[in-house]
Amino acid sequence: MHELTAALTENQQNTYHQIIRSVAIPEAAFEDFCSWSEDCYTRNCIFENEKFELILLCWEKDQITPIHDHGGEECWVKVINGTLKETLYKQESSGLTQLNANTSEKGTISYMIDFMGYHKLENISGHRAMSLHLYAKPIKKCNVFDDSKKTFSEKTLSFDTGSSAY
Ligand code: CSS
Ligand code: FE2
Repeated sequence: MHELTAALTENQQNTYHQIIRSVAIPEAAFEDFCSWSEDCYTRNCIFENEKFELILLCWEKDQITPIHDHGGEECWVKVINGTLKETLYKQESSGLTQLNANTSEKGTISYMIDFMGYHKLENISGHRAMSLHLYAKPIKKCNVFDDSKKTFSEKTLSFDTGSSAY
């Protein structure tokens, strides 16, 4: 894990995809960072500085995010175990339109940035799942879609475990 955070700290953001793709961290190394909640997937901070944050998301069976953007930042998601479904959306004058959906298995990396639209992620494994999220720069706030009001509202993001290193 230290190698990963050191490589991200020392290198430029345009190399982050390559770094997160090539790093091989045993699943057991993530167990130290896990926490679980029946209410919502948890966000566990592994490392954060002014350039990026590395967060482990722990998903109980069937847990799901709201539809959201990424606060203007870049987002890479690597599945550590389990299967996640990503559904993409775009905003049109008529409202939010669903685009394609992708399924990610262990080792799969997906990428998002606001011009690609919005997405939601869902743990469809049938059991617990873990995913590693790299945000550059750190995302403190994002816009979250309220299904009943059909509008977005700003949400402040927080960690369930781990804390700011700076
Ligand atoms: N952006 C969500 C996870 S999907 S990329 C979050 O950080 O909670
Ligand atoms: Fe996201």
